[in-house]
Amino acid sequence: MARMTPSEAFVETLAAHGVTDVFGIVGSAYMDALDIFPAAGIRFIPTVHEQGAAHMADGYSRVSGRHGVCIAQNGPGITNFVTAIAAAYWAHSPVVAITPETGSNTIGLGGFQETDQLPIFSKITKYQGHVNLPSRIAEFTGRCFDMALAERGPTQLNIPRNYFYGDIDVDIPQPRRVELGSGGPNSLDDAARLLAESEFPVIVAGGGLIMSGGVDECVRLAEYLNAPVVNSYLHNDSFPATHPLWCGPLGYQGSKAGMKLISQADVVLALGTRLGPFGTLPQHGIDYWPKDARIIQVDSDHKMLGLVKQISVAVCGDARTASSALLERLKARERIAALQNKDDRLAEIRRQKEQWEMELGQWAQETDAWSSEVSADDPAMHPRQMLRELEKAMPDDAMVSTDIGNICSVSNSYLRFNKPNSFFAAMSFGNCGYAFPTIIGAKVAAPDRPAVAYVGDGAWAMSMGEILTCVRERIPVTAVVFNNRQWGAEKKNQVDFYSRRFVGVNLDNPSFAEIARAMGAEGVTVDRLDQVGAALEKACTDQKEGKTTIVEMMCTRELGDPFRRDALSKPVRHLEKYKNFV
Ligand SMILES: Cc1ncc(C[n+]2csc(CCOP(=O)(O)OP(=O)(O)O)c2C)c(N)n1
Ligand SMILES: [Mg+2]
Repeated sequence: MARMTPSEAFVETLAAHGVTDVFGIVGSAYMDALDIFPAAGIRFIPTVHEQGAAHMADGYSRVSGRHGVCIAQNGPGITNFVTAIAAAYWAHSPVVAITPETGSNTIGLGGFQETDQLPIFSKITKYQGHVNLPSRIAEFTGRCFDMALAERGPTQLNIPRNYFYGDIDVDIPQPRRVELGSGGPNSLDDAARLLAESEFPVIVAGGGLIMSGGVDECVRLAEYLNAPVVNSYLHNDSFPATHPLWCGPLGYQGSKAGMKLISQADVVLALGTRLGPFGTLPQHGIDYWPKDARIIQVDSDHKMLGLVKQISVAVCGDARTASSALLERLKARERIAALQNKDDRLAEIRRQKEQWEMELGQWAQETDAWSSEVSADDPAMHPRQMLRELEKAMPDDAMVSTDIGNICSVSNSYLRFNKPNSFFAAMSFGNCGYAFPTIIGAKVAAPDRPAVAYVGDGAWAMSMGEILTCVRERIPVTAVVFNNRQWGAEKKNQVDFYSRRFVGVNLDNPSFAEIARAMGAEGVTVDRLDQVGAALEKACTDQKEGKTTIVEMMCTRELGDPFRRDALSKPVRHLEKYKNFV
């Protein structure tokens, strides 16, 4: 044991766990520890808003597989974390939120910047470590790091601010890494038997597959079975898009090819996905989920097994090693039914993919009545055409984050990746304002990769303050802002369900390119399709020179399919004064 202060023990534990970057806003609560960050080799990245800091920690962890770390002032600094930690929870990101709190010497007296910080995060963290004694600060710090990785989600390290001071005797804990197995041998046998007997197996590649580092193993398994592979919703980077067996993402604005193929499955192998309810809803008018198929679900978290869909076989294991274990078992079998009819199935895969590509290529604009009306005399770009141009110009190796909104959702069909850890959508928490700070964090972790955020104009105004972080800290990224002068995704509901009675959905924007320039970044306005690709390419190239660019895309007000057709219904009014509001 060595004698040190709790601040030193805390910082030494961060360093022992490989922390090199921490996002946050400075505060007196932890200044004694912050003071020695540089000496411990830790870069503190000051942000504009604590929500931005926590999203950055999320993006950092999503691209690197390492912890993302954020810290802030007790009270308001910490409550500013909440939305971003909830987002990280649903993205399964190992973020450690360090939350200094009111000193134990005055807690409960209603002092300055006091709020009960543990209940607030209790439902959006996998573990909460509360330092109840200064001498235990290193122990709790280490445990928060271990738990975040093992449980795949944010943890909270709550430290009464007076506990950074004093003298303690302490051992610095080393990281504990837990190796996951492939699952129980009986369940793997059952799964292999089902797969061997299947005439039309389809694999759903989920986020857990990416996190396990198992995309290559999944490719080998799919190739052995000649099985089509679909990405689970918003995990378009879970299988290489150039592979002949890749059939695109399920879910909102996903791939019709993938949907039509999975609808024919007799066995579905779900690798690292809980098959979330939103990600398997009918789309494009296709109710594609194969209700009679037998489902094998592989997940390292037993609580996800059979949670959403009824399953036939539950494998509690790591998606990577389970894929290998299944392949071994299949190779040992005499007969694989899917090998008998593989030529027919491969032809069907090609046919469905060609059809969908052709449809996408010709899908120039939305054709519903509202979209046709508003785009008729508008010289601005049709979103789909613009997204296609962006797709063509997207550099290899790019990291892309997407926000929540109509155009961002439509982009799902136009985002293809050949490498895992490339796509960072706002996941199930679905908060506007996610994409921009998240890509900033990703860029810190992977400075050599082009970093691109797709953001609607409404969500942009929420998050654009972080341009200052990019400029000040020289973290060069590209934000592509879809300026359609509206909160489009919500407006779509008022078009479809509320007879175009628009409340709170129209935006009157200043020039976002000009704002960007005033903030010290580059700003470009694009209103012609033939400028889209070049603008993206230049912005990405300029990242090498340290430049952040905001590319403002002027889009028509047309709107793609609504987000939650399942969740809305035509209004019913009983009171006389509201009788016209139907
Ligand atoms: C923090 C937050 N507030 C509100 C919403 C509800 N919401 C979902 S989509 C959306 C509209 C997004 O508009 P914009 O960013 O302009 O993109 P567009 O839909 O126009 O493409 C809103 C307000 C949300 N998801 N998150
Ligand atoms: Mg908009």
